[in-house]
Amino acid sequence: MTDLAPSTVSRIKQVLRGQRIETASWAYGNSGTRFKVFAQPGVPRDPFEKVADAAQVHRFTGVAPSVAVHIPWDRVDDYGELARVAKDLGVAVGTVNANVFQDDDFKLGSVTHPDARVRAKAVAHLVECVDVMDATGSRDLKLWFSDGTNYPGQDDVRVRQDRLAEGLAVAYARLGGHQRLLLEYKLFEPAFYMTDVPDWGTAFVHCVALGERAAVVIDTGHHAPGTNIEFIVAMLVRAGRLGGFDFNSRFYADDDLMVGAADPFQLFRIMHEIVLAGLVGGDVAFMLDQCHNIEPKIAAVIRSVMNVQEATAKALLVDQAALRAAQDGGQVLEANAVLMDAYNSDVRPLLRELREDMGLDPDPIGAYKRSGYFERICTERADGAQAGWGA
Ligand code: LRH
Ligand code: MN
Repeated sequence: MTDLAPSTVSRIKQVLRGQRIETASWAYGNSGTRFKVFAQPGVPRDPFEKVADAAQVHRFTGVAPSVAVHIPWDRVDDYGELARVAKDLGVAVGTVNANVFQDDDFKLGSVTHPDARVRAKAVAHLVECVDVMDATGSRDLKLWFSDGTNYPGQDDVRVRQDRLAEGLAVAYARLGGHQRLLLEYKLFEPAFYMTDVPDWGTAFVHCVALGERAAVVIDTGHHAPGTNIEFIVAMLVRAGRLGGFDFNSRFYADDDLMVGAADPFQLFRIMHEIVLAGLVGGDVAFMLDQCHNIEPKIAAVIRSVMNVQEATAKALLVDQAALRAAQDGGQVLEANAVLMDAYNSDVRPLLRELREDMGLDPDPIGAYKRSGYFERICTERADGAQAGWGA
């Protein structure tokens, strides 16, 4: 970055220092596919050990100070104690994810189920998650619904939307003044004909109907192949309804691979829209939602945080004035070149410098490996049931 003005380097470092990436408790547990869940040594056995692993990611990256939890996967007797233990370890309990996709009663839907008793059960769980937020001090309730149908005619599309709106309204009304409801959409799976919240438009319509503290979550693995996700980012930013991201990457479907691994250029284009809107350190929740089915989990989460940092640093390198001038001048190639120059820049030296400035080892994964933490947890956690999705 020798050719960058020192003021530019310090501006970029300042923004990167303020970046916050939330990791996912379930990424530290066992996960897999319908074919196999491969257990790994050292996997946490309870939410306290998951939080401890999340603290390692923050220890070595400096930008992952919170961990999202999933209920009931992270159910404990005292959520206040979980938050206190997390705090002592240097992280906070972040977004609370509801789970209305694993109970037998929810086969035909949860808040959209034809049976009012089942709908009430689902809504009660959403409200329970707000109770958890009150205990942990969390701001965001994140809702993803697996609700949908597998065959045309199985149920009425508009009637299900009415049921969904009703259930969401109860959860929204339960929120405290500083709390938000984040609605996540997904094109398909586990439903294979129609999903009740399949796209950003449907999520947006419901959020607008709910109120100011409802916003949309973009899971980067939840779109049809070829979807221009940064366009959706721009539209939701413009409407003031971009609540957050579930970052991961995919080659085919909801693969939940490390963010930036499958398509680093897409991640750059997404972060370019975020930088353009000045939202790197803003109210947007940058979360990881990944599954490390075959690779060492904590190291994979550290790598993922670094991938987001690299994409953000490249987006911060974009010469905004030159870009605007070329765009306004209709200079197609020049405008594209401004963006590609930034994308093709090696930002790793700058990020190493930033980590040293932050008193961190410039090589987070190397430092983690040298810490002996992995070997220690493999010994400490040799017995007992390993945490997982319980699917
Ligand atoms: C659904 C999803 C959702 C979570 C789950 C772990 O595919 O992305 O965000 O609740 O994964
Ligand atoms: Mn997700």
